[in-house]
Amino acid sequence: MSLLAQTTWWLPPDFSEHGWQIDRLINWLHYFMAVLFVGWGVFLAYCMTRFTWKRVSMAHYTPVKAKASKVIEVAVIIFEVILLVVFSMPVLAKYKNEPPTPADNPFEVHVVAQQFAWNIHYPGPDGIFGKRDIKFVKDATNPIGLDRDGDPNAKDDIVSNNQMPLPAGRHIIVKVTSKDVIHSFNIPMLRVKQDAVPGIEIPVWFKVKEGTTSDAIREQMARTVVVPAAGESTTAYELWCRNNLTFDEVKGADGQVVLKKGAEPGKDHLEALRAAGVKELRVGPRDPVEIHCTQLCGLTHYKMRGQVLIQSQADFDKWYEEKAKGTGDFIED
Ligand SMILES: [Cu+2]
Repeated sequence: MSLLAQTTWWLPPDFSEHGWQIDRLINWLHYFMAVLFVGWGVFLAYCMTRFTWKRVSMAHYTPVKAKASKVIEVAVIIFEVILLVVFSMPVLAKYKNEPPTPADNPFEVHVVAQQFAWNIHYPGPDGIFGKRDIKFVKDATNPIGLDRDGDPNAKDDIVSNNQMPLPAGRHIIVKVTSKDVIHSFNIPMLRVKQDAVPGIEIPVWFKVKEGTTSDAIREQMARTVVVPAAGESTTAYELWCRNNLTFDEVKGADGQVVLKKGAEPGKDHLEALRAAGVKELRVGPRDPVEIHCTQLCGLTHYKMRGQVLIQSQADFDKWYEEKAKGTGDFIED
């Protein structure tokens, strides 16, 4: 299936190595449910016309003895067992019982969910997670209660708010927990979903497909936006440009840059774009890979979103070192 088809009405595109197995199960379930839906619909229509009060005035109280219905029921059970045993259980077992080994060189990160944000905890360059304790929690400065003063391992730890940079091409282990209520850590594009439960740390692991970075995904999801002429409605232009970044640099007649590469085009750029004779812009989503909370966890649950930034190992290392230097600083949302 092409990416376009996936992004328009079917599942979001999948950039994980294991995701195709989940998609296969979801697809089979949908085909199967479609058959059942049509079958039951036809049966219902048949009953409504065949057993009207005019044609059948009395109800029968003896069970129906029809061979066809028995055969169909058994077939449905067999198919459901196949879905469960052949497609579902092996995937679940593999991803619950076979974590990446040290030889796979996994990258581990902790996620502490709260109403209504994702706190991402990195161990820092020493690779050891500092201790967390509820007594150190301060919402504004220390949302996960990291023991910065008491535990030397915590000194270089990095805590990020809703931003989750990850190195591409590595096995990733995420240990998920929650500070308050039950949340659900979901990255649809990486087919990752795990409940975040207070008091327990639940691991989940995945690997982003080889060669996939957020930049590459943005490029794949690019679309062309028409620049409206003067007097035309700008609604569509504004909608499509919101939270999108442009791939091209636009220069005016005097050689001045009117729209930077990687900037979000907006209403303010319109006049300059028109003057530069630009009819169309290629844009892609600013944060194509998002974290969603998929457990209704309170009033502003809908706002509980994070951004996964998949970077090359080199870019990630640069970010990591930079952030580790500023111990105690949090990345702004
Ligand atoms: Cu939530």
